[in-house]
Amino acid sequence: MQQARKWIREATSVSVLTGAGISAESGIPTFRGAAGLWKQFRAEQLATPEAFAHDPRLVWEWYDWRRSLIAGAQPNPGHLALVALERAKPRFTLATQNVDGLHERAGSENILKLHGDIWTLRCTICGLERCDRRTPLPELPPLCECGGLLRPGVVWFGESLPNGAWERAERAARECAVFLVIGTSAVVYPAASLVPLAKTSGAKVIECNTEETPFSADLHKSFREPAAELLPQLIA
Ligand code: BJW
Ligand code: ZN
Repeated sequence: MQQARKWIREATSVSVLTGAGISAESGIPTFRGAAGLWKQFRAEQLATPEAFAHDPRLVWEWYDWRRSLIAGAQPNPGHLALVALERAKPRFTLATQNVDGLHERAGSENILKLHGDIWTLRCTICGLERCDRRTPLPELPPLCECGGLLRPGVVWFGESLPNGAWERAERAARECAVFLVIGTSAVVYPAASLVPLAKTSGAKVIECNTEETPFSADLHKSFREPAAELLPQLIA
């Protein structure tokens, strides 16, 4: 812990990758693991463009339910520790796979949303995007003014990540002195590839996860603790 704190304290450039685990203690379910969403629901029936084309209402019911859970949740000390870290560092980038918006609500500013945002709705016909925080939504599936079907503004399996955000995340992983990997199973690509990229580019890579991940053994430090408990200590 002392060594990891020193690396963080001395770094002028820090990049972070977060996943569902950082929001677990805010009461938002993760995807994988014993209590994960994919134990209860099938990813291919809900988080693919094919699933949406087949049954948009079913997919929307699932997103509408998740939006209601997220609306009732609050950022936790893990999110807040990253806000403090951003304020303390001249160069700081936070890439998140989360669509819940809790980093923003905590006060983080420089956020790269690799998998989109659950509060954004995007028209499948005219491409118009808008933020809609109503929960529940008044009609499912929601429709655009042009008559087109609106979809959640998130990245499903088989879809590309938002171009600008992905390029900036890669650059941040390549150029940082310390890379923090927090609450992600690190099995979904290309986001997971940021971890070895940061390491081979020379960063000290520090992981915070309640379970081991495919990268844990290769990192400079891997902590088995909940993010909301570890991050405030690590970053204090
Ligand atoms: C705690 C904790 C606490 C718990 N404190 N820790 C074969 C090989 C390589 C790649 C592929 C492949 N076959 C297909 C692919 C590509 C595919 C992919 O990676 N699949 C793998 C699963 C095999 N990737 C894609 O399709 C991506 N696009 C792409 O590659 O484009 C190029 C392309 C185009 C065309 C064809 C092919 C390729 C897009 C991926 C999009 C992922 N989308 C989702 C849904 C987003 C919207 C939504 O939220 O509904 O993103 S899936 C889901 O997984 C979500 C998450 O962001 C993502 C990652 O999950 P995350 O965040 O890591 O959560 P968990 O639950 O997995 O882990 C939580 C962790 O926290 C655990 O480790 C716990 O231990 C820990 N934890 N409590 C700290 N308190
Ligand atoms: Zn439209």
